[in-house]
Amino acid sequence: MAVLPIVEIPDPRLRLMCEPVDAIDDEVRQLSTDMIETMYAARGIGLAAIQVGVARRVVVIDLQERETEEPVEEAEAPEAVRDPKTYINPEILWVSDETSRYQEGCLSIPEQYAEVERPARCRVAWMDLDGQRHEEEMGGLLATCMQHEIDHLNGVLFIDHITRLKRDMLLKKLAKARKSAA
Ligand code: GNR
Ligand code: NI
Repeated sequence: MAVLPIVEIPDPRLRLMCEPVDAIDDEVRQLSTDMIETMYAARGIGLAAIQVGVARRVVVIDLQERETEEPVEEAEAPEAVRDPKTYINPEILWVSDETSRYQEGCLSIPEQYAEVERPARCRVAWMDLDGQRHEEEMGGLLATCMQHEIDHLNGVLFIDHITRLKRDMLLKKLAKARKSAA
C-alpha cells in the first residue's frame, strides 16, 4: 500500500492517450490498491492512473469520500462508509442528450473549480479486478465523475470543457496560489 504523488498541470503526461489493460495481473491489482489509497489521502472522489503517472486505462471512484470544508483526521474517516470501485478499460457506450452541470475540481489542478456541462447520463462498460465485464447506466455525480475520469484516460482535463476566458482565469488563480505557497 502506498500513497503516490499526484501529477499536476502542466505535466505533459496528463495529455497522453492511456493504453488499455490487457491482463489483470499483480501489477494492476497493486496499482488499483495504491490509487485507492492515494484518492482517499487526497480526499478525491475519483482518480485516473495517469494522475499517479501510469498511462493505463484504470480508474478508481468512491463517491462517499466527499471533499469537506473541515479537514477530517484519517482515523476519523469511518472505514465502513468506504466503497471504492476499480474500473478497468472503462468505455462510454451511450450518453444522454440531456445535460447537467457540476462544479468540478481535479486533483491535478489543485483547488481550482469550475462549472462543467456534460451529458446527464451515460452507459458505461468496464472490467473489474476479477476480469468480469460490467455494463451500467449512470446518472448524477457518478455519471459526471466517470466522464471526468474517462477524459483523463484520453488526455482531456475539465478545463478543456470551459470557455477560454474562464480557463485563463482559473490558470492565473492557480499560478498565484502556487506562487504564494512557494
Ligand atoms: O475529487 C474530485 N472531485 C470531482 C468533483 C466533480 C467532478 C469530478 C471530480 S473528480 C475529482 C478527482 C479527480 O481529479 N479525478 O480525476
Ligand atoms: Ni481529475
